[in-house]
Amino acid sequence: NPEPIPEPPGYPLIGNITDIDPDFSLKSFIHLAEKYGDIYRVRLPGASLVVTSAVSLADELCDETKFQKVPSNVLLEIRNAVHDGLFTAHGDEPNWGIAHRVLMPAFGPKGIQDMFEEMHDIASQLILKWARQGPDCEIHITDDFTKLALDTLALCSMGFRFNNFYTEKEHRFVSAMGEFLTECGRRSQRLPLPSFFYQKADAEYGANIKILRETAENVLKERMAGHGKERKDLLTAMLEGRDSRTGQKMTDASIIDNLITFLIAGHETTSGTLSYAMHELLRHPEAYAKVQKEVDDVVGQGPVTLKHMQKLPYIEAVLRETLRLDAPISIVSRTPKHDATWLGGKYMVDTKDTCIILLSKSHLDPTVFDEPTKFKPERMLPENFNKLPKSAWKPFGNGLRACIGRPFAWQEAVLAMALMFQHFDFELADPNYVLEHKQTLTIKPKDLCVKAKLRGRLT
Ligand code: MNH
Repeated sequence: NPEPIPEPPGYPLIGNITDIDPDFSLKSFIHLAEKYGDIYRVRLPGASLVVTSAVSLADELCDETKFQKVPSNVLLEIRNAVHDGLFTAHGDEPNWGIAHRVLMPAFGPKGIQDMFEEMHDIASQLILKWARQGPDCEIHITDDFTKLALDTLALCSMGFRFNNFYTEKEHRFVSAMGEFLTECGRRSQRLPLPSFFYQKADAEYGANIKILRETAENVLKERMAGHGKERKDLLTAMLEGRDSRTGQKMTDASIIDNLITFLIAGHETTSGTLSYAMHELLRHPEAYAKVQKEVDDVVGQGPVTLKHMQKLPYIEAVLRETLRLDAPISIVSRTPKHDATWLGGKYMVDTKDTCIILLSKSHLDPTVFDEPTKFKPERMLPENFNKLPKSAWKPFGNGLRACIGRPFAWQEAVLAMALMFQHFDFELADPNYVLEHKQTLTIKPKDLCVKAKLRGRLT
């Protein structure tokens, strides 16, 4: 007989809603884990969440024969704009399979290496901007990393330049996406009032979705008219590729869904990773010095090239350790495929339960990591990283539904780190800064500002 899963006391109808901070639910989940342990249930109107915090439980939820991705609350809202695109598709939607098989080669090593020059183009804009702003300028670093990520994605996926580093006002696509994502967050926590109360918000929401889709559609039409057809980017891959299983091509609607999806899934995550990495290094002078030494030894003063990307293991370890401690997507949800599925040996979950891997906790599992809360990049050097239990480090999700953009993000992040530490000495703008997190679709540091002092000439 199964034992009941521990749960905080709740109220009729609203369940445990008062236990969850609507602006920072992650913190509430962590807090409840500290109180109720490695597995607990919270009930919300229309949902039952089973929250797990141990690597052994993550291991079970990562078994794709038993559990599958079911897009939960915010992802369901994002579906209003991008439907069954890769990020928001249900487990069994055919367009997911077609897009996945068409795009996997484009996200493979060769495809990503071909993007190096364009990634370098955008990263150099960031370096040039900081150099020109001078050593006293307070850089709101997360904003600049978001510009970097958005410009890189748009250029490498579809040959489109937002020019975020050169324009005072964001491109309308960028502001539409920002507003759309914020509203998705709000909608997922809406009280069930008559639609009249949300008329204005809904109208703006619809208008923003229209801007997102029209922009992507125009890019698609241009490409179909032959402009930029020599480009080897993700758009070309989607237009020309055929599904190896069914022989089908992607529909125009599915291409648009996925173009927008790359930008949504890829910008805050990459920006958050770089922001947290910078914060960790500014708090850990020894690790900082090792990063700088690695760049100086491997790259020196000359240009950073594609060949260097394989030769910066310490930087990669810093990024991995950052993603362990501060995963921008810190919750991965799965649902049992069948009712009465055992979990943790003595509990039972069913298809109505959303089972969560709380990475903020499972990444600190003391049975796997010694001194789990300490930032120690050494434990993520290849020889150690490759020995980790298989579900111990999951910042990119799991299995078939893991992040398809991981090699893209990795090359972009390693390149940005190399360029930044080659060119600048960094310090916190406010030495007394205390890390706080801001939660939207992802989590990012709040108001992290640095100063960047040029080390030598600009190369
Ligand atoms: Mn990404 C899925 C994290 C960068 C495109 N991404 C996921 C998931 C995580 C994740 C976690 C799984 C979510 C789930 O199980 O519900 N992603 C990251 C992180 C970074 C990142 C931490 C940067 C660091 N992602 C990117 C980039 C792109 C991208 C860059 C685009 C180029 N991610 C995706 C897509 C999916 C995804 C698309 C959905 C894949 C699928 O389900 O088939």
